[in-house]
Amino acid sequence: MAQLTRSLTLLCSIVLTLNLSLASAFVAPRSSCQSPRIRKEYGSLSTTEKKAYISAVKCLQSKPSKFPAGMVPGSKSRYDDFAAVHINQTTSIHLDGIFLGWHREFVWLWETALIQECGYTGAQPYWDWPKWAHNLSSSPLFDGSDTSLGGDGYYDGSFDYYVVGVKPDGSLDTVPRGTGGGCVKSGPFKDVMINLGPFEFTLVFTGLPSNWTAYNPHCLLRDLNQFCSERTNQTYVDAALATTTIADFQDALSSATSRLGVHGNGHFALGQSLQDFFASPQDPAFFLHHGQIDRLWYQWQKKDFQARTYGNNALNGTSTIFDPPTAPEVTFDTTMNWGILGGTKSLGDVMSPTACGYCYQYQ
Ligand SMILES: [Cu+2]
Repeated sequence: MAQLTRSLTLLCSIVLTLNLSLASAFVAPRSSCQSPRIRKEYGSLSTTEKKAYISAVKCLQSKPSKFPAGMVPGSKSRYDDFAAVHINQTTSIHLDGIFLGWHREFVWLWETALIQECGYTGAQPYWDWPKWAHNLSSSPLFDGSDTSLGGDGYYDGSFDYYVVGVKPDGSLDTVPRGTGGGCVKSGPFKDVMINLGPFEFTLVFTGLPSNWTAYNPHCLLRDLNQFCSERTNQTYVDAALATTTIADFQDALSSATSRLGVHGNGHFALGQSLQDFFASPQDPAFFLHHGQIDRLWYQWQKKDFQARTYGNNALNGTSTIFDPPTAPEVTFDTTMNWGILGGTKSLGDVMSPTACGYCYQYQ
């Protein structure tokens, strides 16, 4: 029994402390989720629902930061707090074994802040990329209307392409630029200033500069990019969902060897602010993009739920970017934190949307 109790502790530390009867269950923690938050595709929301989401986001932009005074001078609001935490942990939480779990909790904390701090009564909507992959600017998310998250940026002709990696022959791997490149020119986030960064991707190799917390107000940039958007279409999504190992699923989402993956191409489909590997949560589309990532993870898990959620096909990688061979493999015991946004959780705590304090579903 001691061994059984220990396993359960690893898998769902929070629930175990609340519900000792769990000791009679094994592996999958009992769900106490009765009324899940229903996360919907953004285009399916009514006008009223879209406006409610947008005003809740603006509400977080108007609430003061919770960082102790002087700790992160560039974090002026609760909205900025999410970006600051993400920036600080970027080289632990991407391209590795905690990427999916860390971002699941990150989106949950964001959704919870909208609800608890801004009176939002909906759930976190998601961006279903394939619906508009062939024509991103017609998406209700990015058409620039007053129910969108803002449209394209003003045209900036000072560059031609983005570097996305290095090819095996040593030459730069690039993608073409999009149709904007400047400040968002229409919609509810037209005049929003973002306060942290920008950061070069190469900082993943050298570490953040000590002044990463600096206040540097600049506009939200967009560069709607049809080339990258096409790489998030249904064919790519289906290919990701058809993978049979967690390693291959992770690779289809994000790996450099799959040309950014659907996750990376979603970031590059919107332009510079969402492309910023460190500061991307400053584009409000971030949380809808990662809602979709989380939705796909859950869809993939449900194809073989036990093995892919609590079994031997659930985890792969380390807690360090690029999974260097010297870093230890993650386990359900591996702990993560979200700085001032939340507490500490283990990977076992974040494996299911209906366990260990989570209660949401995707429609
Ligand atoms: Cu991230």
